[in-house]
Amino acid sequence: MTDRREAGYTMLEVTMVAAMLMLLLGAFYKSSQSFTSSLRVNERTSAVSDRLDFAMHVVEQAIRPADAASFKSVATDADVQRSTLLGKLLPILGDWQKVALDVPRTTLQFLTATKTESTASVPTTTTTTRGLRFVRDPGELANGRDDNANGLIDEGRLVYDTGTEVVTVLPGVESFSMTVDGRVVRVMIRIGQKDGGRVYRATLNRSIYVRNSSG
Ligand SMILES: [Ca+2]
Ligand SMILES: [Ca+2]
Repeated sequence: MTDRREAGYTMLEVTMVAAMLMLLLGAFYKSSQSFTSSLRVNERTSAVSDRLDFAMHVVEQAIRPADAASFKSVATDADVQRSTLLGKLLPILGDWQKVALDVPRTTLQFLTATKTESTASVPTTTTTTRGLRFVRDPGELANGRDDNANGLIDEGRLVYDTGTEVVTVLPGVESFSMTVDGRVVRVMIRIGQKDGGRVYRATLNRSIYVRNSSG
């Protein structure tokens, strides 16, 4: 009789311990899921920041050797309106014109002087016209909305014309501007990347000092 009671009591204990174990396992599973999820978010956020850092580095390398007196940007509606107000000669829409200071631009063209060694080992200077511009993706308009339903807003790509080829530096750019202020160009880039139903975003601002200024 004692043996049966002990055996029953043991079964009850086993059931209770099993139930507690299930609860503990459930809690552990939930917390490990949450940990994995936050780890994934950190990884994605870090990957987006790395892409942005790399693109900003390319932009810096492109702009730093530019001649500050050579900065031009594509004339926009705002330029035409500003020239009208100031009684200046009206720029032609879409044409490259001398950049107005302190006005954020999505296009910038500049001359870069590069020294190269000739066959006689005498350095010669070559001047190259280079440019950076933002090209909005097809199906997107600058209206603060996601027109092509890919999670990103008003997005496009950052394009670099090296003088010999045109390359895409960064896709998924939601906002991009370059503001010339004397020998400083202030660059702002914001990107987004959709991954697993979530959009990861990062923004970077940098002031780039132009070395070769003749202005
Ligand atoms: Ca979009
Ligand atoms: Ca849009």
